[in-house]
Amino acid sequence: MHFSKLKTTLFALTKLIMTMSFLLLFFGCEQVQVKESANHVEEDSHVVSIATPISKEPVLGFSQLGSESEWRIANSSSIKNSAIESDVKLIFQNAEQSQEKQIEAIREFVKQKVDVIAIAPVVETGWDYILKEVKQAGIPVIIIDRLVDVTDPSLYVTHIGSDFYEEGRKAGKYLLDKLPKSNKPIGIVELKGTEGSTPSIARGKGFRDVISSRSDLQFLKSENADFTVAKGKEVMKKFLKEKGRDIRVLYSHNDDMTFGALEAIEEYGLVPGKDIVVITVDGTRKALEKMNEGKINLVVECNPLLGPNLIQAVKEVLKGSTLPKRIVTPENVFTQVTAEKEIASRSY
Ligand code: GZL
Repeated sequence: MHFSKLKTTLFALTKLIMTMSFLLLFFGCEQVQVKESANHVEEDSHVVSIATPISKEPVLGFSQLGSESEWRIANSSSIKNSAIESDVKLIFQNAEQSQEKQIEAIREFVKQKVDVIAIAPVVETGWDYILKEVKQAGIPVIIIDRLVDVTDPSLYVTHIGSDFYEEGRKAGKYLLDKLPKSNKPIGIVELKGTEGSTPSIARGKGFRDVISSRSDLQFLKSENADFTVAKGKEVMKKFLKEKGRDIRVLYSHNDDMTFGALEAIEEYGLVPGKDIVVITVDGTRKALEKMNEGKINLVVECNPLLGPNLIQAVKEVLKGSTLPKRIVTPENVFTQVTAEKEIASRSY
């Protein structure tokens, strides 16, 4: 009897040990599987801890208005390079100067749940609705370069860009100094930027507010030429056809329109910088080179290198810092005296 009881007990014990070792083996193996499948691990013999997933880099959705000018190309490069140099992932959308495409791009950013949205708005109006959608999605918005005209300023965190009104005032002050008061009218023609854009509106107003004190300074023609070389040439040709030698001053809202206008003036048989005083805004290297050739009299700088400020603002916003509503970029003016030494240092 004893022996058979012993045998039964031994058998049960063996079964128990086998079950235990199977269980031990199974769970031990699982841990090994967990080890292998883990993203990353710090392990010791008793415990396997899986490292936290790689921290997600912030994603910035940027709606760029276009690639219409040298200034815009430099602006886009500055923003792309600053994103590359930081840990911000940039989704860049070029709207080719279409507000509709900008709105589509912004809607797409919301779907992609980006962390921050930046917009260089082609014109000032028409943004309330889409910015309310973005606000409802809880995504902060930074306005860069031009401004939006919205009923609720809380729809964006901050505006980083130039003081376009001051740029216009600088152009006007130069003209007051350059041309002494005359008892005959001094005819001015103006090539304006994209209709309804902040630089076009503000550069026009700043210039007019300064020269309004001189009754001899009179606008002969003023027309939008969309910040492009081709349109600038086309409109200047039309001005020359209609007003010819009555034109004594060209005030152009950007360098690209000026380059087109210079061609039109020379083809007409006049000497830009002498027969016609030429004032331009932006400050590209090419404009300084033309000024050095005597074809442009004043270049008002508009700084396109907004990338570092934008990326810094993105980081501050994500840290929960409070940003000023307005961040203005520093700018100069260049005359024929200063042009040559400036050319070498121009990065665009
Ligand atoms: C100004 C910018 C303007 C430039 C043009 O900040 O929006 O648009 O003056 C550019 O060259 O096309």
